[in-house]
Amino acid sequence: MKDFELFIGNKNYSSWSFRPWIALKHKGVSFRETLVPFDFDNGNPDFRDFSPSMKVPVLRDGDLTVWDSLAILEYAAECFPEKGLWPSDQKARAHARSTSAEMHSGFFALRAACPMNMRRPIEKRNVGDDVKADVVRIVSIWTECLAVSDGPFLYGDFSIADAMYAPVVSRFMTYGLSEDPIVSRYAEAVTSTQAWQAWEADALKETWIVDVDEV
Ligand SMILES: N[C@@H](CCC(=O)N[C@@H](CS)C(=O)NCC(=O)O)C(=O)O
Repeated sequence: MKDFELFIGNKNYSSWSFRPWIALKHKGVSFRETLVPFDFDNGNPDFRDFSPSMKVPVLRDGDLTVWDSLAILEYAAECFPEKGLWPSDQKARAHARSTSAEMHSGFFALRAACPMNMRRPIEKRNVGDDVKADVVRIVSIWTECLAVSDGPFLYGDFSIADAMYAPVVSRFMTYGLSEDPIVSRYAEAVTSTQAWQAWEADALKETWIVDVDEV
């Protein structure tokens, strides 16, 4: 019996919090949610109470603390193998781990220029070549995955890989980064999930403003 408590940041901005949250919700893993906002210039000192890295997300399971989005998702996949958080096929799973890790450790230009901000009115943003290169690479990952799996999600059923790219879907829409029909179809699949809709509804109600993420 698991007793998951997930600490997250502002739903409007916290892209890393969104990743484990949408995966656990979509897969029906029950957890308590504790939102601790970061609306300070230098983070929130209250993070010290639960986060060894002073960042969110953090998962507590009894006396165990797991920090970092991908570590949380890996732990959840181990605790609930029946939920199919990773694809069941070994080769697809290795591929999904590769695409998830590439997201986790990359796309810095996109992340810096286009922070997740669900409340931002949709408006195309002119971006530099470094961001365009990130967009091209992401579209190529999605195109390849969806061609092999036939969708609607990257590996057929929703998996950790979709959770890792969910905030990217938000950025693509908010900043009008791609007109590729494959992107629109994939975005439609991800944003139609009940989990996405629930997170977004909460995000839109928030009133905290993080200046650095308002571009
Ligand atoms: N690599 C970490 C990144 C976590 C991270 O940067 N979280 C941001 C929120 S999205 C944060 O806690 N920012 C507050 C701060 O840096 O003070 C992960 O994957 O969980």
